[in-house]
Amino acid sequence: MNDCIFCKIANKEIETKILYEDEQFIAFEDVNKQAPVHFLIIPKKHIETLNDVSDSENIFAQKILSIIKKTAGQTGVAETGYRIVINCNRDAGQEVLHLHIHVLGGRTFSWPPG
Ligand code: DGP
Repeated sequence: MNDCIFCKIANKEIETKILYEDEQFIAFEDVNKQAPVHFLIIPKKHIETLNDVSDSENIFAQKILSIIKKTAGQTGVAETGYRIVINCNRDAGQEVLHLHIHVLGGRTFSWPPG
């Protein structure tokens, strides 16, 4: 997926502020922040949407939760609170077709979401 912007970020072809990285995942600041803290966690492997995560990859969920917890602490929103968003496909407004988890914090969020 040479034209995928998030693959390029994962491969360091595009410079961005990285908050976390391991062999499988990378977390970086969202370019269009919707809150004082807004970053994205992505698998380095190109997976288009949550629908495309195979059952054999269910280790994903556990790992991602652990990264969320770690990075929320690192960015200072663990205690004040934060919101996790995964937009999947058109109705949810997914713009980048490379699975990503939004982590937002540093302000109060309303519910229901818009
Ligand atoms: P979504 O609507 O869930 O697909 O959100 C995609 C997010 O990705 C959006 O909040 C903006 C962010 N984004 C798009 N392109 C770039 C980029 O080149 N760099 C960074 N850091 N974030 C990007």
